[in-house]
Amino acid sequence: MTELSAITILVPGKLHPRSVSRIGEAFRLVRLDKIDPTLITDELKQTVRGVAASPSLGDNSVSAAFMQALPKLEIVANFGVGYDGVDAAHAGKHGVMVTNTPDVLTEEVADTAIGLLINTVRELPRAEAWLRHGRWAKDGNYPLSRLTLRGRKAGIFGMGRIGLAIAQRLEAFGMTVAYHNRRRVEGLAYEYHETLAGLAGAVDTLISVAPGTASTQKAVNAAVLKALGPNGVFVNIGRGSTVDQDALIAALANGTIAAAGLDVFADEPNVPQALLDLPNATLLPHVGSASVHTRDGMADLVVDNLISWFGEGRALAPVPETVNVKAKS
Ligand code: NAP
Ligand code: 8YV
Repeated sequence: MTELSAITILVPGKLHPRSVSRIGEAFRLVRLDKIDPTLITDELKQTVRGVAASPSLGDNSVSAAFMQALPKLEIVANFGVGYDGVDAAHAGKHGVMVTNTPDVLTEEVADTAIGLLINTVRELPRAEAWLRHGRWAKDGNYPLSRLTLRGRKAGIFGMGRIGLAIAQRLEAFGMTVAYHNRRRVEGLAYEYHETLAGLAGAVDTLISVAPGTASTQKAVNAAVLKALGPNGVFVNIGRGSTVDQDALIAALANGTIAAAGLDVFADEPNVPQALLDLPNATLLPHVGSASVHTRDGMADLVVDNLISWFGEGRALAPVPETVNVKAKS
């Protein structure tokens, strides 16, 4: 097996500094300004065997074209559990391993989801702004929140690792939990719904933590929001692509649902003015996993995947599309 220090790992665009520094210590590190196939030189074509990246969608994705431009590529180590920024189907078909960062962020993201839910229902960011703007002293108490968590029934769209951690927290709050996945989770006692619209109709609090894929694209649409109803609260901690954002803005504006808490958006970091203007929308800049502790854990797992792949011939966290890809001996 080749010494790790002789293996070239390309880091295109920004990546967590801890990943960059550990890759530099273990491998031969090369950097590119951005994830752009036109920037790949002949030297990179001949040498790059691994890519570590924190991609997003469109021009900043690890696309089929980017991977094709690197004929010696064996592995793409993605920073994040969601890997919608990597064309994993293409990778799987062409013998390239893709890894992600599951588990190390599960509890942090579930905590954020609960914080976002409470902020949305009890209007805590608006209450704090009331105090900070001197209105408590000038105008008196902040108005009572229209909504409460008491008596609510939650529906989770995407009952996976993070969905389950959210469900366990909701139970501790005295809330009933139901869910929708494509498949029922074996041995899980929560009420299962075969369709998302069916779930939305059965609950008043819908929490999306589904991945961004072709099958979840705009799944939370006008019909789902209508089914959620006028007392309904929608929280999205998964991916912006799973929601028809225009339909959501309309539903919040015309009272089809009561409120929404969003950590993710259709075209990050751009958030439409119409959403910013809505008093019943609570908005966060994609901070689900954003603590030093958890981002360090993700950064380490990116590098540990590379070390295990090139050192032991196996990835620690292969994504399902590439689970059968074998390391070159
Ligand atoms: P996971 O364990 O793979 O769970 C995903 C769940 O979604 C699975 O239970 C899956 O069940 C379900 N699902 C997938 N496609 C579906 C579809 N078309 N219809 C219905 N259900 C579907 O993943 P995780 O670790 O919990 O992470 C979930 C997602 O959270 C990530 O992919 C990422 O996009 C997002 N995330 C966001 C943040 C943030 O900062 N806001 C942080 C971390 C993760 P079936 O396969 O049975 O359908
Ligand atoms: C990160 C995430 O913010 O893991 C994910 O899927 O959405 C977040 O933890 C993101 O991946 C880093 O850019």
